[in-house]
Amino acid sequence: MALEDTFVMVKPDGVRRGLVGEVVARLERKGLKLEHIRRLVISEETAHTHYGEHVDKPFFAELVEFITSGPVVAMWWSGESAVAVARGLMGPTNPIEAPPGTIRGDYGLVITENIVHGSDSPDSAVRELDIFFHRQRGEG
Ligand code: 3AN
Repeated sequence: MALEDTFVMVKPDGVRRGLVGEVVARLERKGLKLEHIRRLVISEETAHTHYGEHVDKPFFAELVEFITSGPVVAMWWSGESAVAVARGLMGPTNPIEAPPGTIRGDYGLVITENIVHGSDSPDSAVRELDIFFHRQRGEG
């Protein structure tokens, strides 16, 4: 048993399409617990911090432009194996490869606009939660 925290974000396409409730409902029904939630427009600076690992990739500029293009909904979820469980519910990064029944499989078609982001490891979760919820960390 490993109780974990993870960071999940509904990206601008998901917010524009009214899929916030759908994402929240799927994670809740699975049994994960929503600890914090906030809607914000990501600054270029935060986008560079969040996606730092992709800075050398050919799609980096497109990724930053997209993630800053409108409001996102940032969430802190907790639960048993929360990192892997949340990513399982989302499906593979490329929506074309994501099977039906996953969020990306059911709602996505384009790799940049793949509706949701989820931390890929407990270490990433700590880093990403610090970026988006620094004031709340340690306050329960
Ligand atoms: P995930 O979000 O599944 O962890 P990462 O961290 O590999 O995927 O990629 C971060 C984001 O970068 C993805 N959510 C996707 O929007 C975008 N991305 C990843 N690979 C590509 C690619 N080959 N072309 C365009 N965008 C990509």
